[in-house]
Amino acid sequence: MEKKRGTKMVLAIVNDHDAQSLLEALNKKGFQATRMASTGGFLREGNTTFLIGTEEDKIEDLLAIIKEKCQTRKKIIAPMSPVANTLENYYSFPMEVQVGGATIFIVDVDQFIKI
Ligand code: 2BA
Repeated sequence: MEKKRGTKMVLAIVNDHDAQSLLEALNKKGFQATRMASTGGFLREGNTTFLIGTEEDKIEDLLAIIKEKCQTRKKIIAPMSPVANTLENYYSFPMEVQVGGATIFIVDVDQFIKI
């Protein structure tokens, strides 16, 4: 079955450290993007959410740019940190979580209107 072509909205949540270089790369490749300051629900730290409206046939290029610019890293959460205190179980030892990379949602756009 042939895949339907259409407009997509890509929501990409990325680490603040990668946001600027990602934005520059998107602009250079002709993608229109909105950058929003956001906060991760788990780490309670700032991250950046990009809204990128594009066509389905450009999604692959877009994902390649995000992958290139958003590297994963490890972060250690100290036992007495505010994050550790929000966890259900008490951790008496440092906990390692993976940060960076990108969390991406791709949704179909019903209508795209500029007035
Ligand atoms: P945070 O919620 O601050 O999560 C940061 C990182 O902490 C996560 O990276 C994950 O590696 C880890 N983590 C999250 N919840 C955890 C838990 N209950 N136990 C242990 N480790 C946990 P990512 O998964 O790459 O997510 C990065 C950011 O993307 C998240 O920041 C959140 O702002 C967003 N995000 C991830 N999944 C989402 C979803 N399903 N819906 C909405 N936003 C999401």
